[in-house]
Amino acid sequence: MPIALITGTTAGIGAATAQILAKNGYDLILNGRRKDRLEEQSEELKSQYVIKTKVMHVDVRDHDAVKQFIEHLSPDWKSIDILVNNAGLAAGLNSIESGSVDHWNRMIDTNIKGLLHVTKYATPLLKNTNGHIINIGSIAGKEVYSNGNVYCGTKHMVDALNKAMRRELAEFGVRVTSINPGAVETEFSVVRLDGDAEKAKDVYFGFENLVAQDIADAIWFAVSRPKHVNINELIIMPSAQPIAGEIIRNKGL
Ligand code: NDP
Ligand code: 8X3
Repeated sequence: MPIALITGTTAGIGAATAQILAKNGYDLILNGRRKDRLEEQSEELKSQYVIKTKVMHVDVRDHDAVKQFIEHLSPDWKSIDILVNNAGLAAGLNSIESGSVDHWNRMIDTNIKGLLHVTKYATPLLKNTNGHIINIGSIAGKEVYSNGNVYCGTKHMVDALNKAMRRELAEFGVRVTSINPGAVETEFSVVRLDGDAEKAKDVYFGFENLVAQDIADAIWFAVSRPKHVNINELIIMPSAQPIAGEIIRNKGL
């Protein structure tokens, strides 16, 4: 059975990706910080599909924990075919002068350093399988919007790392793809707005936002292409969001 390691599977895009890969016969390494959710998800997927799962209860910001976990995988779990670098977040929506240093550190440490930690230790395994790395970027890594400064910066870095990985890994038969969504309704805005679920609902008011399944479908499209085809990158937006930071509301879109 092929194996996929997906970071951030306890919610949103990562959870939908776990579902679609399980449905297509992948054994899964499931990651996140919320242990109860990981264990519940692991049991649920095993009851739905004939697959094996492994819980990676690791904060991707913790370099030593990521290294330990991946290096100590048993040989049967080391044959990783797909890495989905999905764990990430936005924290706050503020100008630079009013921004919180704690928010900045969380975004930089998770979106950039966390992705690097996992990729560093998973890459030797992916070289053995001629595997595939999917990096979840964002429209915020292609454009910028007011008060998105540091989040946009971290996703621009993901965009650059995606290109760097592709250059470094093509000769080893490892494909590298970035998927760059616009507004997807997940726990993303609740996290960004420090847990304010009511305010988060307003983000998705008056238009049809993307859902996690839309992005999981795109991931499956990329990974299911024949080996000679690499989808370098995809930008996927709600029809009502023509560019980053601008949404057409209340027009039936
Ligand atoms: P959610 O908040 O719904 O899910 C985020 C996931 O990441 C959770 O499973 C969370 O799990 C995990 N996670 C966060 N921090 C860490 C960490 N330090 N270590 C391990 N896991 C972590 O958001 P989305 O599904 O929307 O976001 C997924 C990715 O998609 C992110 O990279 C985001 O930037 C990107 N994206 C999202 C868009 C959107 O509009 N929703 C649009 C464009 C890109 P736990 O809390 O259990 O650790
Ligand atoms: C999240 C999408 O448009 O809120 O990465 O920046 S957006």
